[in-house]
Amino acid sequence: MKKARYLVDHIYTADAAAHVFKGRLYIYPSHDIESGIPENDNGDHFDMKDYHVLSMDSVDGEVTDHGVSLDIKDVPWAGRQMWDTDAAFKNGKYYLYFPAKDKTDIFRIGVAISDRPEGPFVPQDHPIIGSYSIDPAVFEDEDGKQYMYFGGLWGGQLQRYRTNRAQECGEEPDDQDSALCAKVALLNDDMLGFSEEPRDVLILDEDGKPLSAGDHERRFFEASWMHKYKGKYYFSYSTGNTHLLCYATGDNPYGPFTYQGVILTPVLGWTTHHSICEYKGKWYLFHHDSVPSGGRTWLRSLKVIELEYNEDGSIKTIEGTA
Ligand code: FUB
Repeated sequence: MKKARYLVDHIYTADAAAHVFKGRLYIYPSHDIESGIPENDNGDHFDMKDYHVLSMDSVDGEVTDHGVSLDIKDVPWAGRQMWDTDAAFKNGKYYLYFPAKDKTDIFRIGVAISDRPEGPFVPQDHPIIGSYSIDPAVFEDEDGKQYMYFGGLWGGQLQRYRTNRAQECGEEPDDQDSALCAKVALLNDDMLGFSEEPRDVLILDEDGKPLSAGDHERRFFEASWMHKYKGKYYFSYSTGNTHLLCYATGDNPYGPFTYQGVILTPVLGWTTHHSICEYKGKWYLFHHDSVPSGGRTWLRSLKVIELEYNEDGSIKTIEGTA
């Protein structure tokens, strides 16, 4: 069995978003810290305050930590908790997308800009209009259009919204009802906002029915990622409380997507989160676990392992212990 490689051990890192910029592999992780906040279902113990960017020119090679690329104290609208980030490139600029709670403790998604992939990034003075919840993932299609996927349940606050509007008392649907969906929106040409109302990323079962809210082994929880392989769109995500990374495929960036299976079985730790990236002709799964911190769920460490496909385009399941 192939073994995953831990990327760095001088800081705790999680939620890797991997991209190839200028021929080099850049990783945009969360930067986990020990802030002493007790563990709870709201995720308050994930109390991150800045981002670092990592880069490497081979998955086995030396990893460069470019230092702090964005600090919460420089984001005028942010209150606390800088969670999973992602980055994109357009017209000579690099864009860092990040969720943080605003001063009223509501998650919003912000954007910061740099001339360089490693930053430092200069934040806009307000979050993206119409943004909410967590875990932005930006996908550039072959026609140059860029889409943001986002959303996360429980501490990620997605259950507080229906049709993009906050609810008086937002809760998850009953088990037999359709599951809540991740969201997707086409980005504006300036990359600073949504050019449309976010739409549902619908995941269907083998009979063409939407997954139900009670289907905890398959329904979307958080950690959206999109990649394209042999012309098909692969939407991958975490099932949260059942700790699986799963995927569903479709024929366009909006879906609907049909559930296909498990990419990664549970890792040590509560969260599981990933990105999938092609580099130098091979595909890789970047993810994290809490092994190096002795199982402390809020102190996670990034790993990378090769991702393989079967002839029919299905992904070979990887063991979380690899
Ligand atoms: O890192 C904080 C949160 O944990 C992320 O936003 C989630 O996806 C989970 O990995």
